[in-house]
Amino acid sequence: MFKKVITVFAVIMTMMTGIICTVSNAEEVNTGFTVTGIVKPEFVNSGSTASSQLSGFIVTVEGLQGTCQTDSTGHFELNNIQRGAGYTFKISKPGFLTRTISDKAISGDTALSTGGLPIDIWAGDFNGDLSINMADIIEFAKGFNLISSSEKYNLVLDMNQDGAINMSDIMIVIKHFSKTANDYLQNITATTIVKSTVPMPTPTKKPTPTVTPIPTKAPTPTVGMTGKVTYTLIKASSPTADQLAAYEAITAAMDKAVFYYNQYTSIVLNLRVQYEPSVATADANINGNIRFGKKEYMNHITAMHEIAHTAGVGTTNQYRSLIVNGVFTGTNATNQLRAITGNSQDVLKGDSQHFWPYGLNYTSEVKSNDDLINHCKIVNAMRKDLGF
Ligand SMILES: [Ca+2]
Ligand SMILES: [Ca+2]
Repeated sequence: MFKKVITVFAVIMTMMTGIICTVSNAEEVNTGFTVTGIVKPEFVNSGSTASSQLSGFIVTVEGLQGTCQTDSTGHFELNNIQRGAGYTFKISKPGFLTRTISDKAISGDTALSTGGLPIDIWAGDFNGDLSINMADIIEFAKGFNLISSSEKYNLVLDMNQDGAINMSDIMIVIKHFSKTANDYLQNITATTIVKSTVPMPTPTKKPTPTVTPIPTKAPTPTVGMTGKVTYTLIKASSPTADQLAAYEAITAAMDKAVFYYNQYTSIVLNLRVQYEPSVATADANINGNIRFGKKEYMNHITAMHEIAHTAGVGTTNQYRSLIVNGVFTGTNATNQLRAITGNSQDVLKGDSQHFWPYGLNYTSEVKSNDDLINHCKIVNAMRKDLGF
């Protein structure tokens, strides 16, 4: 029965022309405008792979909760954007150079682009450091000549999504070699959609009550949660070139990892992060310390795995007591997994330190952003099982 409901829901979602995402700031709800756009890398053709190339770009608005993803046509729609100037929109996807569109005034429903003139975004920033350079080519080389049936095949590197990582993909990447995020055309033409020029009522602020107010239920955001994971990277006072490079890679990894945790969990953590070359891979402690050793582990997937350890996964007695015969038996996490897979028999496998699926124990586990989001959902549910 449950599975049937899921299927019907999936069909309805497929019929919709776009993913509708509500972005909200806490005080003013459902009074704002809609901002739409089409994201399309220039190398996307009309073939069968176009839909996976166009979907999955994450659109966020600086200062607002919630994210939106492009659908299979590259279309996104953000709702509940208040009238205002100086909005900054960010568009990102693993393997692409994040594009920032800043200083946009919103005074009505707005199209940031149209199908005729979509927002271009460049491929090739595999390490997410906002530039396309040799470091990315080195990342790319790790997957070169692999095909989709091989275990180490990384979909992010397969730019034309034809199931093989080869010269045709590198040709796409080198097109914008040596570009940084600042090289994008800064002034994008936004169109205020005429049908909505009827002025929306300006929301009035409630007067501050003089007596203690009865707490009202906070609006539930459609997307986004109340996670607040912060971190401090501990740095040497006179860093070497090696340390500087590590700090840069760790910062990119942690920023992205924290972004997912804050969007898709309600976990609050203050972390201390270190570069420690003597650490073979990366490690973490329930006291909030994370250490990165080798460069290849300075990525957001490993960072998310380590954050899970600081949240109690594999680092608490409560966690270990819930592992019974190789299965994590917590009710919340089990139900969350079944909600993801649609299979009411699924269980989370685990040992004293790790769990799977969605434990992000290997970077190769991640085939799409959904795997990162599902990791967050499971860890969030596990925290409830652990009694946090
Ligand atoms: Ca890069
Ligand atoms: Ca390819």
